[in-house]
Amino acid sequence: MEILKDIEKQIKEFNTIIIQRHINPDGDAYGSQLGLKGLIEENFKDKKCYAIGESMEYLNYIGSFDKVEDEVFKDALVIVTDCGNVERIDDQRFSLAKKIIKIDHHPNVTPYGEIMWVDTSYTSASEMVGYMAMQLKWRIPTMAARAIFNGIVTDSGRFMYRGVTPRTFDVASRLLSTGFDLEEMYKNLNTKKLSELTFINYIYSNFKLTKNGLATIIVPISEMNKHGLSAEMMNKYANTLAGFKEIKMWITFSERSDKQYRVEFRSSGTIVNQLAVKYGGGGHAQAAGAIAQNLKIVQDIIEDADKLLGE
Ligand SMILES: [Mn+2]
Repeated sequence: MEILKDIEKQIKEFNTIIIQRHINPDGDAYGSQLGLKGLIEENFKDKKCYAIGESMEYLNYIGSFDKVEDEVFKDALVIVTDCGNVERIDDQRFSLAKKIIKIDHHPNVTPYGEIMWVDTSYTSASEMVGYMAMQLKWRIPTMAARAIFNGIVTDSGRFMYRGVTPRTFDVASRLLSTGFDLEEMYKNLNTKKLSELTFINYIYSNFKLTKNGLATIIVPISEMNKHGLSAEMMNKYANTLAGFKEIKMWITFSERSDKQYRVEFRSSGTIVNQLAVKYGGGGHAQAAGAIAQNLKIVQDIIEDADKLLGE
């Protein structure tokens, strides 16, 4: 693929490469970013490569991030993975860089960067990074493989979503051949804290269901504080109401410290991203997000969603 050669050419041309991704990182953000860093360090040993952004405690088993001074950006190549829009890039200093490359699997709503490799046919940005390594015949270090594999697993719903293709397994197979400990990775991924149990209990006890099959839960900030959670961590719970025959769409509203609500749309078939776009957000067909400014807008969203299911 020509675009992969272009990306490799840029990596060769720069001495400093900074890799970034979206705010409130998830497994795919971690995997695509830290995986790419490991790949560049292994295959281009003369480069200085940094991965920056805030970290999430529950993802620390994947790896950690670097601190970078402002002046490092001016001669650097920045590669942003897994981030559809500019406002959500973690660390807005990306704009100081000499050149920017976007690698992403979300719909290309806000194009940015001199080179864009955007393709929604991949389960994850991690799958893209793994595929790139295979196509360019890069050596794949074990820890990079583990990070990328973890990113594919989390964004594909453990290889369950329709977006999973034979290519996904080709990439996964190549990654696994590096010999990382799959069971150790899954153990880290699946270990929960008891505080999560009490929170899940809260969701099960308090959600509302309409006759059209819309389930909603509005979580006040006081409730999240009680469980040591923040709205930013709620994507982890967005599928708590999945898998019930009577529930066709489920929306989680979680109050943020600025009194706005983070909205997570999920469905078992209904297209939800248009709804998210209507409220200033976006995402995938059956998994999307937005921000609601207040409870009135929360109610508007609930009405719209219920109407959509009734059609
Ligand atoms: Mn992703």
